[in-house]
Amino acid sequence: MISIANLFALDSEAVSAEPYGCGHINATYCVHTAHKRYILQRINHHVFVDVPALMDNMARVTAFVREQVLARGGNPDRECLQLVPTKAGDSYLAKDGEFYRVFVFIEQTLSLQTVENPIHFYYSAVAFGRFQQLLAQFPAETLHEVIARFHDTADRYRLFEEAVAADVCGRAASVQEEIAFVRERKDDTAVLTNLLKEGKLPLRVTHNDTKLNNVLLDDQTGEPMAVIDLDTVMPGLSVYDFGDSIRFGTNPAAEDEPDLSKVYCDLTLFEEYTRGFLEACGDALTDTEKDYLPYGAYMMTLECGIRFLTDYLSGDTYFRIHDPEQNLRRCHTQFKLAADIQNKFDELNAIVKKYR
Ligand code: ADP
Ligand code: GN1
Ligand code: MG
Repeated sequence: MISIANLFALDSEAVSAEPYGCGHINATYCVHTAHKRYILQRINHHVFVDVPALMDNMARVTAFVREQVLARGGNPDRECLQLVPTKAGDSYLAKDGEFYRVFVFIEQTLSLQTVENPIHFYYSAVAFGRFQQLLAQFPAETLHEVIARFHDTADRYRLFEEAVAADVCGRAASVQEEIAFVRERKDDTAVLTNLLKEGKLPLRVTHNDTKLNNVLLDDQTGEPMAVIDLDTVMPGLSVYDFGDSIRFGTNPAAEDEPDLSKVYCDLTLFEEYTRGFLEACGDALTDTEKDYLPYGAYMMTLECGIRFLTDYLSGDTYFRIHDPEQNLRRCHTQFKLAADIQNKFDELNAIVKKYR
């Protein structure tokens, strides 16, 4: 990785590179030179099959966000992800069938795996809401759809049934309860995409992977700095971005927590996120979008659980795992959380009503 890093236009020679972060998709390394740190990533080209298209999105979105931050008097070095070109001047490196890119390391920031202090969650909501605002004038139709039907939950359901039928690992018999949980909710999976088709929810430029660890917070004040992990920035629904944050951040337990009694949607955290998100992008959202925020949280959680279960049935080919049962544990937490969100719809709607 050190020799790969040295093919990029760093400030000086790279001297070390070690694995970094907790992403499930790309392989991330922290690279040191004598004076600076960088993030080096090997892009997962099984997930992102068209890397040139992905990097074209990334280069244009980061340049656009940078201009917007400058225009608003912000500090682009802390508030924007910044690509470092290769020595040949390209935004990424293709070498021996793999693809790499480098970012400037944004120092003095936190990337949290769970909410340690509710204010951090509020600030992450402000970051993602602000991100929507910064990209409001970006020509959405010029973005490549890097993963087709990424949050089309009905399509995820179809892929799930295919994986159950194929049962390539012989695991289906042992997950009958989980399969039944999904099947009971089949009709729900088309609700949001139908609203889009009917023109009741607008298509927007969205981040599509608004996990808490995809925003960097100032390590002193907790205030939002950069939104990162821009691989999945594509046209999408605002309720997906809201929902995915709720899925990841309101659950006090880890995504693969084995003790399901620790997994639930914390209402205080839901309120903090709703407050931040509506403050940051409230006026830009339609009434129907606001109505469906809790449903978006339910759907992103159900969808994520379906994806983990599908991957478990398919032999763990998509999400990085550290042990053979990890995708199943991840599925269990998501189903527990999805059911909890469903049970709490009245309370969640009341919170949205308070801040809308
Ligand atoms: P993945 O798609 O695999 O989740 P990310 O792009 O989210 O990869 O990067 C993984 C982790 O690396 C992040 O959660 C964050 O902790 C860290 N990271 C990524 N980019 C930067 C950056 N520019 N500065 C500091 N930390 C970063
Ligand atoms: C993946 O890249 P990362 O780890 O931030 C996944 C998301 C899932 C998430 C579940 C491109 O996100 O869609 O919600 O894992 N990213 C992709 O933790 O599939
Ligand atoms: Mg990430």
